[in-house]
Amino acid sequence: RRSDGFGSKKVKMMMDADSPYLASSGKSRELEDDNISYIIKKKLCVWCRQPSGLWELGTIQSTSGEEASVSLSNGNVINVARSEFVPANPKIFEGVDDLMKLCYLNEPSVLHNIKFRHSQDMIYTKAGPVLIAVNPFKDLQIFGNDRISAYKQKFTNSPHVFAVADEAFTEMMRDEANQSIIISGESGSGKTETAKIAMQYLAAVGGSNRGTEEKILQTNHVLEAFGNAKTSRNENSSRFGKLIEIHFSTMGKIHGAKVQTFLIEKSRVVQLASGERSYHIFYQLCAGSSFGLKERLNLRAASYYKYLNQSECLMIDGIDDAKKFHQLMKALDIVQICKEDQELIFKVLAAILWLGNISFKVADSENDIEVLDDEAVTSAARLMGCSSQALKAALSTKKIQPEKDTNAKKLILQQAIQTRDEIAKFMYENLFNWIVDQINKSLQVGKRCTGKSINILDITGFESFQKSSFEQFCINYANERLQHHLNRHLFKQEQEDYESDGIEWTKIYFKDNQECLDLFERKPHSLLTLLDEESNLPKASDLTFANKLKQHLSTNPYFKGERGRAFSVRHYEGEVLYDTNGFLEKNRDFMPSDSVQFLASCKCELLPLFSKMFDQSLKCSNSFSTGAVDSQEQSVCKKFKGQLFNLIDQLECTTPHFIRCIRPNTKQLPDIYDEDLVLQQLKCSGILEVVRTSRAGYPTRMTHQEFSTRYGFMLSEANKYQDPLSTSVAILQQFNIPSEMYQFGYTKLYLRAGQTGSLELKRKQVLQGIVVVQKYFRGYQA
Ligand code: AD9
Ligand code: MG
Repeated sequence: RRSDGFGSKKVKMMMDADSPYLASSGKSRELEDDNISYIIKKKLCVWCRQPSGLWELGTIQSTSGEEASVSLSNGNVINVARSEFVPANPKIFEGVDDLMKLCYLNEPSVLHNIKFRHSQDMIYTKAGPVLIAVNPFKDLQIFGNDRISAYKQKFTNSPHVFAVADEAFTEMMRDEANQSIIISGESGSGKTETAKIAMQYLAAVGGSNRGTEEKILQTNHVLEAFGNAKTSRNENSSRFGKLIEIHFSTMGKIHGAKVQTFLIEKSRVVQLASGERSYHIFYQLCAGSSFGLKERLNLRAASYYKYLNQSECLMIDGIDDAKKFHQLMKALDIVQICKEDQELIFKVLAAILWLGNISFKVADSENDIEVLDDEAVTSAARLMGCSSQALKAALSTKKIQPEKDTNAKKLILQQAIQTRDEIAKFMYENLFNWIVDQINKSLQVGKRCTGKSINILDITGFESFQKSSFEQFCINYANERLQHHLNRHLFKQEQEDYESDGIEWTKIYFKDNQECLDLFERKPHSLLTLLDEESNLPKASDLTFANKLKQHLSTNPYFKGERGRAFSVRHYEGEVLYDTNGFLEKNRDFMPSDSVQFLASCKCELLPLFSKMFDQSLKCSNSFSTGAVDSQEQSVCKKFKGQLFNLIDQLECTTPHFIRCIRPNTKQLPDIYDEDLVLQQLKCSGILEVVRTSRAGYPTRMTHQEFSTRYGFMLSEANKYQDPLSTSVAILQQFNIPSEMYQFGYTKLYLRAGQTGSLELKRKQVLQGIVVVQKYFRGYQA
């Protein structure tokens, strides 16, 4: 395609010199064998795989045939098969801050490096383009203002969330392009804390004294109070996903922000697993509200409410809910939710708690129930702004024709309980969304802002319980989608780019999760389509749904039918057993229209607003309903899939920065490092392959035009050319970039890591020189 011959230029890759363990190509295998022979000959240190699967360090004593005798560090001498040991890195590599720097890149060496750093409280390690963050479960003094300024002034670039945030900021300013910081990791690994640390840095760098940055930071308090809860995995688990866009002016000052949230887990409001809690806000309100507020809400202790006491877990060790409530009140003030609105929020919360205490009496026959006329009914009705009579009717009857206020049918006990819980969940979900709307109004990006944004993504992490439910199904599906996005950027796209641009490249194998995603999404028969299909059939049950899955998906290697209503999915993070109990009902997310009408008639201002929000969302959605009276909202999984696709589309338009959080132990305690647990997370996330790809690859790439425009002005007169390609060659030559550090593709120039650093420095110096000269001349003219 090119006449100058550059397109076909073959540059020997550094790969083989760099590490014999890089790629799974035949060439590297030979090198690997060579290297093992070398290691045996020199009697060097090796990692030996133990029968337990763990690795132990030892030194080769002697070899015979396919076996080696290895002296372990504990003094034992064992015989190990050649396939069961790999070379250990020389001591000088102990604790390197980037896995790319390791001499031997193998599983035990990576594990050991991260373990060593963890023991020294160095929780961050680079894995090529990804920052690994190991949750310390203790406060480290590495997040202060002194650290922020060190990164801001580029005195350090040791691995840190600040370094990632700084890189995103710098690239946003340099390339005038939107950026994203994508944080992944399983539940309890530290994503939310990491997101806050990144926000703290951006607030400090882009602060403009207009208070917007403080508002942005305070949104975390509000969102966590209403959207986080104690689970068995994490005492502050986010039960919703969030994307925070921070908008900057062209001068790099924060102009505003926007919060997008995904799928708040509303079942938690009415139902709790043993040892878990509902949303923090309920306990905070009960513990911390003033005497006056308590009186107005007729509020009792948390232990009084069924929605809270059912799991026998009301407190979190070391957490003072009352203190948290006072912090929340301050945060609500800062995000400009006025006192009147705050009072309304608390009213809705108290109403939900009292709703949960409402009970029913079965009269003479099962079909005839009555709502117990007690304090719960009167309190809930008063807080909601309706008569006790109206509330009782809403909970115990169903109108046959809701538009005409006529005949009503009595509900049976189970339906009445369900209606009560549906109303409570509806109120909470809408309250959460309404608060997010208020926050967004207060953080609004000015219309005249023409700058760019940095997006920070923190979704609920992968979860697997003994029997996982619909909530885990959605959460794990979202994590699967996100992992696909990561794979696309870190492997697939990268390798495809090299190939299509004519770059010499040895393909690296990576664990693609496309097939598991297909199991969820691929029509006509996927987990999601079958769930929607079954949710639409009036006679279907969770069992018929499970059977349908088994009927259509049993041949899929990522699916396994289990006994009864259960099935398993092989996720990238591991196999998860799902119990379909409740799937259809949760997916239909049915809110009877007479309940909506009832809330519309209440006097507590937020409730009619919620009904309106609901009606509007109904109008917007492409409902698959038949237009029946109780029109069905778009199913939860369909809506969620739509949100995820939009999210990925939005992320695709940004330059991504990846942080992978690791949970070092399940006890949520400091200084405990469970090797198995860490290894499993490293394997799932494909960290080793990421490092391999990056080490063999060219992370910086620019079109010839971009490269020549950015650096061409620094060329001496004699070296100036008209066409971008020749200009690019001249730049590389003039600034002595070694030829093994780059390759020319058909459209782009590919550079190895760290090569633009020296060019950027030079560019800065030249530009500063130009400014000085201009100032001198301006002074001279004056
Ligand atoms: V979930 O998917 O929302 O259930 P996350 O978000 O991954 O989960 P989170 O950030 O909430 O985990 O971290 C869990 C706990 O680990 C926190 O409550 C802290 O106690 C602890 N943690 C996490 N990161 C840090 C840190 N950088 N420094 C100190 C930390 N403690
Ligand atoms: Mg979280």
